Amino acid sequence: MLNFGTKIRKSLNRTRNSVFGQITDLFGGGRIDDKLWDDLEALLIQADVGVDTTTALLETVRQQVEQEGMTDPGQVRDVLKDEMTRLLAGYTPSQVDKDRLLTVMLVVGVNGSGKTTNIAKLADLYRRQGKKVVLAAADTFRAAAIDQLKIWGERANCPVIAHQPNADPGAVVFDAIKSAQARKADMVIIDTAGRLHTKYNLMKELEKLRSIAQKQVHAAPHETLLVLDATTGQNALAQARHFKDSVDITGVLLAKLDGTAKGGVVFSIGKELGVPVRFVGTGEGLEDLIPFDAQAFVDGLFEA
Ligand SMILES: Nc1nc2c(ncn2[C@@H]2O[C@H](COP(=O)(O)OP(=O)(O)O)[C@@H](O)[C@H]2O)c(=O)[nH]1
Ligand SMILES: [Mg+2]
Repeated sequence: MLNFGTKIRKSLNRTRNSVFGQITDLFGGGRIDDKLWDDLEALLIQADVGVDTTTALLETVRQQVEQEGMTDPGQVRDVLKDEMTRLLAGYTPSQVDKDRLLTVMLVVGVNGSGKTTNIAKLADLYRRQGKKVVLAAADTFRAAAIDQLKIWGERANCPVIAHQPNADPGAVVFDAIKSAQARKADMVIIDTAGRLHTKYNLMKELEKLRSIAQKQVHAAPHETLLVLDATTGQNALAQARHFKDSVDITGVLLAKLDGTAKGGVVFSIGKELGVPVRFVGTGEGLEDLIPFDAQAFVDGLFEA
């Protein structure tokens, strides 16, 4: 198996080969002048870093470069990399790794973002760490969604607690937690619907699932992961805002990083939502998920 650093680098191929390659070229020689700053700004925005995030980032970098009287563009690259890493690090670590009897993870996001697939990858990841995981098929809105989770549950070797299509998702969550407690499992990961008849319904339902979990397990859900499709770039950010307004998101799982040149969106997620990226999806297979690492991510963007 590839190590995380290699995997994250590989998943950034498209992002690096499109815009970040050009950013690297900017620092190859010449002088630090207005043209360099303008080109850098344009490229970062093109890389889906987002206008606000780019402006803030370059302000900090430029200030430091000028204060220290740097003259070599290579030094700008180093300051930029440090600032980008800082933007992505420094969040409270995930509460999932804390020692407790049962950890509950709620996974939310629009249809097609990659929830079900990445839940299986998470289950596999935790199982390989020696944890016993139970999956809850609380996306009862679409019959196919239940079957899909069952299939992935088999692949990941985890029991899936499911009811009939259109059953009450709250009852599924309740049973899944009960079942996990009976089996002395370490974790329950809950798959949820990406769409109901209205947005209002969906947000109310997610709130209800949270409160059911909370009544059964202290402080649950311990993590509410929002799955975002990286291929949608800045649209992913709009989706994220929409969810964050109504649900208490504690982390982001950025799926399909392998399929996009818009990997720069990671920076706006951190800066504009104040929510850390916890995982990135790097493919369609069970092992294609990596815990997010800011340093490895930024190195992966710039390395030739
Ligand atoms: N390339 C790639 N495809 C992914 C990744 N994660 C999910 N997918 C694909 O995205 C599609 C939608 O995923 P699914 O889990 O059904 O999304 P859901 O509707 O949110 O549950 C599927 O075809 C997945 O194989 C990823 O990290 N990389
Ligand atoms: Mg699904």
